[in-house]
Amino acid sequence: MTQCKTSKEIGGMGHSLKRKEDARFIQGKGHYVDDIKLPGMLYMDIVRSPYAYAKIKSINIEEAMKVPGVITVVTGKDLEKYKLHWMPTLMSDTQMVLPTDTVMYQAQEVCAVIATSKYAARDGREAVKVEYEPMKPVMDPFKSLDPAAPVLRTDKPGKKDNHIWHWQAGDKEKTAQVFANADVVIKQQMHIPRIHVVSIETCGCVADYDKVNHHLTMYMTTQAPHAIRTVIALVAGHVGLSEERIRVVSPDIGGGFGGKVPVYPGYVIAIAVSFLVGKPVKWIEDRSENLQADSFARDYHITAELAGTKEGKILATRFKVLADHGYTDAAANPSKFPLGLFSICTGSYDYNAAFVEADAVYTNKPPGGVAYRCSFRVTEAVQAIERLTDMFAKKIGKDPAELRMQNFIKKEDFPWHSPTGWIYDSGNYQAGLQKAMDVVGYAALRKEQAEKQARGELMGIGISTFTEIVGAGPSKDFDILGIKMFDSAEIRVHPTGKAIARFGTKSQGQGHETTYAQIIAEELGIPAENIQVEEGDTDTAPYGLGTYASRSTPTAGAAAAVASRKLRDKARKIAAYLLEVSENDLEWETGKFFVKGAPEKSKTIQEIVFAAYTNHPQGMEAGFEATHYYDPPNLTFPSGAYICVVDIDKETGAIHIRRFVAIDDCGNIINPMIVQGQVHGGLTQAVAPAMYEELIYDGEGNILNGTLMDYLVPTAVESPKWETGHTCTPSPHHPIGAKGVGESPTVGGPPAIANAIIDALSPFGITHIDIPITPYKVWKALKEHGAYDK
Ligand code: MCN
Ligand code: CUN
Repeated sequence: MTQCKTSKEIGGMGHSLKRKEDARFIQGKGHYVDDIKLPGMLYMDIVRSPYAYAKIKSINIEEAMKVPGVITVVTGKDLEKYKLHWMPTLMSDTQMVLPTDTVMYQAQEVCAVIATSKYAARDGREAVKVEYEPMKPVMDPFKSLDPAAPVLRTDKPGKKDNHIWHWQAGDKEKTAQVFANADVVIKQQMHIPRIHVVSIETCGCVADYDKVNHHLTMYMTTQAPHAIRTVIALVAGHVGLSEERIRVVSPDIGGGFGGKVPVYPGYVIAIAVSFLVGKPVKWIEDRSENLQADSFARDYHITAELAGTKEGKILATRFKVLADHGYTDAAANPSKFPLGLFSICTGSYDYNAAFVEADAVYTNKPPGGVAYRCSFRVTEAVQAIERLTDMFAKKIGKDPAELRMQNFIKKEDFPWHSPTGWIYDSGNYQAGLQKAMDVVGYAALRKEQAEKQARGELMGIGISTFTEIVGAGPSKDFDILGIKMFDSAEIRVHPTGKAIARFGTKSQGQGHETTYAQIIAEELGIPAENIQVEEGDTDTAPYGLGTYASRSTPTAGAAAAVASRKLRDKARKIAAYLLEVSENDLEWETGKFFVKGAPEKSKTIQEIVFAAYTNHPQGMEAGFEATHYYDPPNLTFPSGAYICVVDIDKETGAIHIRRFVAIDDCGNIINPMIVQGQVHGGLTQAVAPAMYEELIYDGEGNILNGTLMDYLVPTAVESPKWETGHTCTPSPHHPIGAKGVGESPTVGGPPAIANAIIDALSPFGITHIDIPITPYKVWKALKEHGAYDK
């Protein structure tokens, strides 16, 4: 009998297989959109508005056309002739591709210069003269709703204000009653500022329209190739480019983080130009354009309230949100909930009264609402509930860990119905927090803190015990422009037992080439190294909704498992035929079927697959391939317990993160090393909004920190040594018991840091500082609270 290989030997689930894709990345062989060079390719550069709100009086292209190499300049009026000057956003809002008369935000695309080289295009851009008539922009979302404020979206017939949508969840009356009768009420106004994804690779594309075949190939940095193809078809349908004539190819991506979900005007302009001039057109944003014009997230103003007992029991929460979406709701937020999944804001705690209410408004900021490593607004929700929880503990003088332990939903209470309507699939919050406390040495740290405080030193310990919500669908609740959210896997096994698997998702660095192969390896017994994983080409991959909201594992990962199981069912039939036994007499063991009680009689998956092409049972279809479109029955609810320890220099307000322990629970893990990598990267991105990043606009709509000189991005230097670990509570409804993890660290990280900082400052009576908590804000708060008084 041939010894079967173990799951580890074939690179199955649960093993830290080295990432297959890294061989090319670390050797400089990655293939990014800017690496694409097509014969006759032209380059596009974009003239952008210096004003946040202005009428365009004239666009003079005369000098630009004289620049050697400049072919043409395309304006909104040119696009209007083809009805290509407007496009839908993924939130079913609309957005100008190029303006015909008014610019609505600073850095908005005004016109595009096309040239034979990118340098000529840039020179041409500088030579275009645009005359504007500036108007007073609306920059404050609260004033945007003022009846005196100008109506910004005059393109919308009948629109009389700047309100985009209202949304609410939970029981308003019941919650109000609980609040009215509660011993303790905490109320805090919070702002989660506008930030930027700052992926290493900016956005860009090569639009290649082939006139002869009336066909468009769009190479672009997108996290959702199929969904984007559908959107392009909606726009380019005006020039007869229907979906079968459009191929979207997303090559390697240098970070997406949500910023590469939406369709940006630059893409559509490139398509339009390629269509008009009949040549491929490349557009690659430079760093400043990227930072100033697109990929903006957050900007939530939250009034957060918590009601509880003197003993520390949380009874109810209430959240009122004002979301500043800028010029348009670009909110890559494919769900029927305009507020995304913010209503997970009741957190990990057991109480049954909550009410969430939100309004979104237009302002003259660039399009907002992009989902930045957030699971559609979960970062905002978790910041609110975890800050509130800490404030509550402080108010009643209880240790925040103890208070959390007291309020956690118990592991036996899952599936748990949240007061805002979610059904949490599974969790064990006590175990996670206990583990984090053990690893960090919680009791000893509190002792040290007390000693330090007695000496006037500032040390803080912050906890965040968050519940994430990832894996959109189910299709009944989630869609993009009506397209239901499932995800797909197609597995094709070649006669020699090697496979190619294609997915509707698209990795931007998450390691899908490795982890999907591991799932299939585990389920089918084909070594992961023999499974080629492909994503990102709409001509070959099955339709899928893409990678964001940590949905790839919950949806496409599940599809991979189910498709593998379909193949295993076929394999069983073939094995029974080959071994001349009944299917019921066969047993599966990694990579082979054997006869029960006679293990020497077996057929390996490779032998079975070969037979599928050469010697299969009569009446059975030849070949060995399966496709599955997986529509999840529910979302998955990963969780985590994070503890952060900070030391603060009282004189300067400088914050030093001394320790950070992150215990994540994403159910069964496919690749522990990749999960750890996700958490490391995500935690560094959690330091960013907690302590550094915030895009600031002045009253005229000018961005004040629109370059990386001013917009601070944390690097390895600012990152502590991350101490990671996990607990495992499998998802009961997911085929392999996995939950997503990609966004957990950015969701759970910021409040742990904020809570640690506030904890350090609490001896002075400081109860809250909005993120990013900078040394200046710390110093100012200390000063205001008399810390420097003699
Ligand atoms: N994984 C695992 N076991 C689990 C869960 C996940 O081994 N139980 C692995 C997965 O197989 C996958 C990775 O961890 O290789 C992330 O999986 P998942 O949580 O399903 O998230 P997605 O693949 O859908 O990735 C999306 C998520 C999001 S929404 C953002 S934003 C983000 C992130 O991932 N952007 C990233 N991580 C990123 N990492 C990199 N390098 N670059 C980005 O742009
Ligand atoms: Cu919330 S950002 Mo990710 O969903 O691409």
